[in-house]
Amino acid sequence: MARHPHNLPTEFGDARVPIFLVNERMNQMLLEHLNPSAWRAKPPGKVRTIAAIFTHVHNVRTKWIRLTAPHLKVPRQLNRTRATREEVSAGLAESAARCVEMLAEALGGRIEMFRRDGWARPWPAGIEMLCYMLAHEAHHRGQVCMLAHQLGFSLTTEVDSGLWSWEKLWKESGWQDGPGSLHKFQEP
Ligand code: NI
Repeated sequence: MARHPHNLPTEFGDARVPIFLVNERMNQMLLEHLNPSAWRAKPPGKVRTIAAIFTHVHNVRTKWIRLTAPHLKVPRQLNRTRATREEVSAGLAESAARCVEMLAEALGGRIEMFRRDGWARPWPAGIEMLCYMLAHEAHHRGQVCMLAHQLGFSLTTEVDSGLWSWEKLWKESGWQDGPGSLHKFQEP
């Protein structure tokens, strides 16, 4: 039986929200370590460039916010063929902060429904919303890693292992004690 977030203790509901910041730290780490030549390199076949994939991740966030939390300031969309890596990095940082605000309202019971797309059936806002958002971004990080490799710009093992160094990622995102310490979150 589904439990509505209204039934969860408030402090627990809110503590899950900053997990999205760990996810964002992974995006930024990938961006930082990507070979600059890989940004616009044309992959074989009808495949999006790495620039287009990262731009898409940002633009999809702006859609979630526009449809689910229109009262928040919706970040502006970025152009997939023109945006620089620096612009996308800044855009992602802004849209991540806004997603965290949206998630705080959704998991705190102040937003009723998650509208992920204009055509999609809305869901009651709950933990599924956070999982959906994380799954979307992890999927595209996987694409970026594979594309970089195929284009001859393989990421270093530092990044490969960095994406799985959860203790470090969590510390960089505001938790002194790493995973398992959600209740001790502090603003980084
Ligand atoms: Ni996508």
